[in-house]
Amino acid sequence: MNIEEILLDKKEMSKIMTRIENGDEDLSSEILKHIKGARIIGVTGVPGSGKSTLITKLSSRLLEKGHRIGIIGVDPSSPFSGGAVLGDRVRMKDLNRFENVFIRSISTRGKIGGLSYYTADLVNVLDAAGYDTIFIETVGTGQDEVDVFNIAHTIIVLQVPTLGDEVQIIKAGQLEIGDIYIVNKADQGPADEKIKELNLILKKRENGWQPLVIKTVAVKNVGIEEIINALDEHWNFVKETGLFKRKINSRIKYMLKQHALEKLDKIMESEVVDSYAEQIIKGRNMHEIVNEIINKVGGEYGKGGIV
Ligand SMILES: Nc1nc2c(ncn2[C@@H]2O[C@H](COP(=O)(O)OP(=O)(O)OP(=O)(O)O)[C@@H](O)[C@H]2O)c(=O)[nH]1
Ligand SMILES: [Mg+2]
Repeated sequence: MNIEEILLDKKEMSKIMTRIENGDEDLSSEILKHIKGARIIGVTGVPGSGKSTLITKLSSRLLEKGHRIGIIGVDPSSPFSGGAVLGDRVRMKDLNRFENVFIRSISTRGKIGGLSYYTADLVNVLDAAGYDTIFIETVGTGQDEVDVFNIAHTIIVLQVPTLGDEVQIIKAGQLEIGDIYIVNKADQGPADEKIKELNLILKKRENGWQPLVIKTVAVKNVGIEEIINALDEHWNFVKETGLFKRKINSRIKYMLKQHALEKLDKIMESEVVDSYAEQIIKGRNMHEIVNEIINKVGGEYGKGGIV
C-alpha cells in the first residue's frame, strides 16, 4: 500500500502521527512528498476566549461546504471545550465523528513554551491525507504564536471585550501577527468599543494586507459567516501574492529547525554534556565546546539511540 492509501484510514493516520512524534524522520520526509497545499489557519487568543468554540463553528460550516477539516489542539489540559454546533450540543472532540474531520491533540512534551517540535510534521500528515483546511489552536504564550506564524497562512487572533489590552494584546505581541481579529463574546461586554480601537490600531501589513476585524458571539453562531468570508478573502490574497509558496518554504524551514533543536535539546539534557560547564570554568575555549556539541547533533548522538 502506498502512503496515500494508508492515509485514508484514520487509525493508520494516528499511528503515523505517533511514529513521527517519536522521531521517525524517514516517515516525515516521505509524508512531505505528498502534501497538497492545504489552507492552514492558526487560531490564538487568551485562555477561555472561545478559540475551540469558534473552530468548532467554523468547521461545521466548512463541512457543509464540502471541505475536509484537520484540527490540531495544543493545550491538552483544557482540550476542546467548545459549545453547540449544528444545532445540538456537540463538543469539538465530537467533530471527530464526522468522516471528514480529524482532530489531534498535541502536548508540548519537554519543550518550554511554544508548539510541539513536530507540529509542522503533523500538519503535513493532515495535508497529505487530503484535509484541505487545517486549524491549529494555540494557547497564546507568545512563543507558540511565533511558531504558528511560521506554519499558518492565516492567523486569527481572538479578543474578548471583558479583558484589558494589557492582558490580551501587548504582552503577546498579537498586534503584529493577526490577519483577522475577532472580538468574541460580544454578548458579554463593550464589543463595539474594542472593534473601533482595533480598527484604529491595526495598520496595513508590509505585504499589503489590511487586517480585518469581526464581531462574534461564537456560541450563538453570530459572525461565523463573516469569518468564513474573511478567510476566503485572505486565502485569495495568499495565493495571488505569492505568500502561499513562501509559507510552504517557511513551514519546511521551521520543521527542519525544530528537528535540529529537538536533537540539540536532547543532547543538552544528557549526561554527555555534564562536564562542559566545568571545562569552561577551567578555561577551555567556548567556541571549541560549541562546535563539539554541534558535531554531536550531527553524529551518532543525533540519531537518538545513545542519548
Ligand atoms: N457568552 C459567551 N460565551 C462564549 C462565547 N464563545 C465561547 N463561549 C464560552 O466560553 C467558554 C470557553 O470557550 P472555549 O471555546 O473553550 O475557549 P478557548 O479559547 O478554546 O479556551 P482554552 O482552550 O481553555 O484556551 C466556553 O464555556 C464557551 O461556551 C460567546 O461568544 N459568548
Ligand atoms: Mg480551547
